Order: sequence, then C-alpha cells, then structure tokens
Amino acid sequence: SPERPWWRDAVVYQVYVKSFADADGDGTGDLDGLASRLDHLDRLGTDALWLSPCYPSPGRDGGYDIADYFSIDPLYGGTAALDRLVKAAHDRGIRILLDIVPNHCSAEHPWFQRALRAPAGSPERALFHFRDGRGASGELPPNNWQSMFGGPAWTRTTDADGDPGQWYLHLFDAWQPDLNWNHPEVREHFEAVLRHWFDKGVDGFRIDVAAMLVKADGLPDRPGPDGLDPAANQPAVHDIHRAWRAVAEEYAGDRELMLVGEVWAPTAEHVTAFIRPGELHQAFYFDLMAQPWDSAAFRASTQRALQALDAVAAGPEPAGSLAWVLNSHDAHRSVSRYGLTHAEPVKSPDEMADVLRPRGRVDISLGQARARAALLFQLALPGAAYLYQGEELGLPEVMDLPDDARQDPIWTRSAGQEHGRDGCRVPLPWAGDDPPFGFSPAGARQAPWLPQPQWFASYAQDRQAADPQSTLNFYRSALAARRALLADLPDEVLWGEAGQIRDDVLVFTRGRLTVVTVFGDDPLDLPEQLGHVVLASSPMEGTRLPGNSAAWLTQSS
Ligand code: TEU
Repeated sequence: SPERPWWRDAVVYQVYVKSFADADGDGTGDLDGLASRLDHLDRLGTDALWLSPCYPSPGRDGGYDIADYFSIDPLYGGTAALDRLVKAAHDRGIRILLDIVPNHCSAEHPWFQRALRAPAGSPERALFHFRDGRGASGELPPNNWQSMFGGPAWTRTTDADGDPGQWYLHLFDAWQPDLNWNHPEVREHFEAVLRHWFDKGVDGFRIDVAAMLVKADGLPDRPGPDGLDPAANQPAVHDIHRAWRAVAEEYAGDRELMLVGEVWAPTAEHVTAFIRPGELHQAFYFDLMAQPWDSAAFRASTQRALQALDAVAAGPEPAGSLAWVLNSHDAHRSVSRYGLTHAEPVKSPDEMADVLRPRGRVDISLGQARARAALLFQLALPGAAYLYQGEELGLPEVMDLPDDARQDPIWTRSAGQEHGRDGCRVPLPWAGDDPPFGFSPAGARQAPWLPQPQWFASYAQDRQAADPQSTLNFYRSALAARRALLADLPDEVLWGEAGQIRDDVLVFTRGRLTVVTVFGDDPLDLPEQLGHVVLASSPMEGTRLPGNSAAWLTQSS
C-alpha cells in the first residue's frame, strides 16, 4: 500500500558479489553464482538484495572505482548475467538493488583519461577538481584534506612535457578521482545511469558516499569555519537527491523503486535530513554499528535515531525510513567486534574508525551469542534491516590473512599500519571440509581471490542448514518471526515500559512485541507480565534468559 511501501521495513541482504558464489571457476564470485544460490536467500527470508558494484572496473577498491556505469563487467558475467539474475530474483519476489558510486569514478574512466591529457583550465578538467598546488612552485597540495583511506586527498599530475602539473582531489584512493557535482554534465550523466538500470528492471540503488558529493565552495581547509567537514553534508547535496527522487518517481505507478543513501553523518539529525519528504527513501544509520556491546550505548544510539526520525516524520508528507545495520563490507564482523574481551577504549563516540577496526582479544563463542542477540534487537526496530552476507552463518572476521593476499587500498595506503577490510570479504563457505568450500565449482581453474581459512569448514552453509541449533537456522527463524509480527506493529518504540529491570538489560515494546536484551553475563528471570517468548537468541532455561542474549515476547491475544 502507499502508506506501507515494501522498502519501509524490508530485510535487505548485501551481496559482495566477488565473494558470494563463483559459477565459472575463476575464483571470483559472479552473478550466475549468485543466481544459483537464490534458494538460500529465499529460504532465509530476504525482500531484496543489494549488490556491491559489478561494473567494469580496474578493481582498485573492490569495484568502487567504476570505469563504465552502463554495463556489467564480464568478470561478473556481463550485462546478460544481470538480466538473468533480475528475472530469477523477481520470479521469487526478491528485488534487486544496484550500488551506484557518484562521488568518484575510476582513474581509467574515459572522462578522467581525457582530463589528464587536457591542459589546466580545460573543459575536460572541469568535470573533476583539478587545482594548482600551494607553495612557491605548487609543490604542496591545494588544501589539508586527508583521504578517507589515509594520506593526502590530492595527487599531483604530470604535464605532457613531463613537468609536475596540477593536483586532483580524491577523498578515497588516488585511483578514485572525485567528480565535480557543480557541473551539469555530471548531473545529467548520473540521471541517465539511473534510468538505464531502472529500464532494465532494477528496483533501486544504494548510493555510495551519498553525503559527500558536494564540497564547500573554494574547497577550504578542514575543519570548516562552523567546525564541520567542508567535504561532506553540504546543504546543496540535498538538491541532487531530490532530483534523483524525481527520476525514481517517473516510474511510480507500476513500480516502487527506492534509493538508499550511504551517509556518514556527524549527528542523527544529519542522517534523517536525507529522508525528508521528496528526498531519499532510506538512509543508513551507522551509529548503532559503531557502538560497543553495552546497554547504555545501544539505548542512547537508538534513541538518538528515533528522536531525529520523529522530527522528520511529523509533517503531512511521508518521510523515508532508516536502514538499521550491524555488518557491512566496510566493518569488522559483529561476531568479532562483540567478542572483544580486552578492547582498547574508544576515544570518542564519533571515532568510528576505532570501533570499525578494533584491536584486542576476541572470544568467538561470546561474540556469536551477542551477535545473535544484537540481531533480535536490530530486527525489532522500526525501519529496514540490512544484513551482510555471511552474518547469517555467524562468520567471524578473518584476522590473519597473509599480508601478500590483502587487497584493500587502506592496507596499501597505510603501509600495513591498518589491516583494512579484507577480513570481512573472504569468499563464503557453502559446503565441504576444504577450500574452496563450494564457493567455486569442483575442478575450478583458480583458488578463491582471498584465501579461506581451514576453520571456515565448521561454518559451511550446508552443515548449518542441517543443524537446528545453527546460526543459519536462528536467522531463518528470526526473519520469519519478524515477517509474521511486523505487519501490524506501530513505529513507536516505548523504552523500559515494563520497568528498568537491571542496568545491563534493555526492554522496549512496539505494540504487542517486547524485546528484552541482556548485555551482561548474568541470566535474567523474565517477568511474566512481559508476555510469552516467541524467540530467544540462546536456549532458555525455563523462564531464564541467559546473559548476552535477547528474547522477543508477545502478549497472547
Ligand atoms: O564507503 C565510504 C566510507 O566512508 C567508508 O569506506 C569508510 O570510510 C571506510 O570503510 C572506513 O573503514 C564507501 C564504500 O562502502 C566503501 O567500500 C568504498 O571503499 C568507499 O565508499 C569508496 O567508494
């Protein structure tokens, strides 16, 4: 219905295509591999799949460096494989979202290649941010911005005569030059990209780095005069989103397309500003993912989001919904984050990097119990829930990849100081006792692009499917219960309605659903008035919910 479009409280499953399933035996996942595993996703109970970028790319950042926005890389099966996937998914009622990367393109994109060959001040260079350097001979970068991956956000070019030339801006790797979103050609190009894929049957997009497209005029040094980042969250970025929303609305009537923004924002209000009426359908709320396993931290983070949401939802026009997320291809897997027993302290709540790249000792079984509990907490919140491939198998982060296997530009740019994000991107184990664990077909020509550890055997999908106590079967039950319960739940969350039981316990209710999460080690006797247990993340001992667990309860009607 128009009041409750499919995406409002969808379960969206993120596929890192390279690492999901390899059909052609080259050690790299592909779209036919994904299509062959739709049973798994159907049985799990996902409404939509978001595919990390699979366009032609030199692969300097796992495909987030796109050389052609209008086709699918032959490495992933080419455009015909996407057509097959869209049809097979739609036949099962599963929607397909692509990833679009508008902040930057690949250095191999024809636009950038032409800009490099053109002189300073040329129209070709105007599509990017080329500037003369500072210092007597332009030897210093134009401003003090650092790349999100470390090191300066500027790289100096070489002129045709071999002399040092202008600098170009890249908020990420040097292979990812930032596009100039003040240029009408850039705007037109991306609206054409949206229409191209919508016309091919794609149901929406996850927008990469959606808050950073517009930079403050004059590219001033960080921080800006207001203390905020001049490279992000500029008011004018919302105009771009409104234009994109209008493109999606051209298809209204027979299709319910949707746009979800990857927004890293300083406050919850900055996040919900992206889902005001007429803007994006959905925005990621990363703040919860950045919290340690702590009841006060979870409660405060969730409340910040819900309060900000109330403010944008108050008007007569419908606002979008939040995308709740605990795992992604950019973060250490939740099992390992929550299993940290001797974590180094987080310096401040907004220092995401400290939490997303934690250091310390990990207790895997404790982390697994907590990650299951966190899932029940996440799935009960009003809005969409995003899952990342492999979390339904309870996979921990692979911490000990051999150095020569690592591919993340964060690893290279930090000269090995940061391990980067490869540890959550290791190809999935599907079956069997040895690599490639069914990721590639028998007799594959090449080994998986990142080596799978031997201990992946105990996480294999087929083994877990046969075990009623497995994490996979827990995820299936949780998604089924959510589907059954959510249809008629109000968006309002009431905290601690049943009384704050203990400091380490969070209780909230949404209509007839109550969620109890125990963050501490001590079990909790569930008070009878909370209702009867529908699902618990660890085996109950009578009415006792073990520590590091969560339960859903309902009032019998
Ligand atoms: O991420 C944007 C982003 O800000 C994060 O990458 C974050 O800074 C980093 O992961 C810290 O750990 C998006 C994509 O999700 C990411 O995979 C890409 O590398 C990045 O954009 C560039 O396209």
